[in-house]
Amino acid sequence: MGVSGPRLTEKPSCLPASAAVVCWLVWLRCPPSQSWAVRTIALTADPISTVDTLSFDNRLRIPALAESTVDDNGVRTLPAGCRRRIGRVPLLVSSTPTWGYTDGRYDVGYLGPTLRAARGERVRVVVENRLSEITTVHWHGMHLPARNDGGPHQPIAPGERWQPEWSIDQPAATLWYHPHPHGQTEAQVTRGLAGLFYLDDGSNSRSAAPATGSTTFRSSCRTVRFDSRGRFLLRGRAVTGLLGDTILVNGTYNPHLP
Ligand SMILES: [Cu+2]
Repeated sequence: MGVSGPRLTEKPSCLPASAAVVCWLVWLRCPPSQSWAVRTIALTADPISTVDTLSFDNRLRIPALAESTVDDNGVRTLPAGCRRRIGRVPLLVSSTPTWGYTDGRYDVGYLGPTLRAARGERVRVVVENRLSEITTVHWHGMHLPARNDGGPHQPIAPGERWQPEWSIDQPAATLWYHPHPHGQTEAQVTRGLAGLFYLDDGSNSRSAAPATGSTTFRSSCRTVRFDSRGRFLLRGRAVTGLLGDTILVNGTYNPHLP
């Protein structure tokens, strides 16, 4: 299936969601003699374009907001269990084995619910690793102490629980959370471990929460590649991470707005 998209000319950043952190790590390892230009050429050597190839047949999936509770001390608790999909999620062909985060209610087995908190709040996220391998959960773009960052230095073993807690002290933003285990970040994100994390402050309104029926939609875009059986290819063809040939928006191929 030859799907393509706009020529990607960005330097390694967060744009290819499944490659974001991987891009950054590779960047740090690049020898000083290798220029920005060389790496940019490598990233765009095989451009993709969706122009005139899609019919927008599928209704865009919108991830639900995670349910949260606020205790007597004002701490907002958000769940973000990560699990391997027992069944299979239809993405492009018949089915694709996937991983996802769940709050116990939103459990589609791919990506995860949207977490939401406000500036000034103290939050605790309950992360349960129900995978069969080590993972971490990193809060991309969040201002927080290193002990809560969820980088490779904070592995969560299978069956273990990790409960970072911190105070939100930054402007309103759309962030995302994803695994960051050493050597497995790209593969775990590709399988589906990623979700949005909204931060509110006085400049935006929770009542304007993007949802079906409004004019704004929670969405994240990524490129992936499938093998002939519909399974994700877990390693990329770009030097900076996975650059796929199929674009998914919230896990929806060929999407239209609800
Ligand atoms: Cu990140």
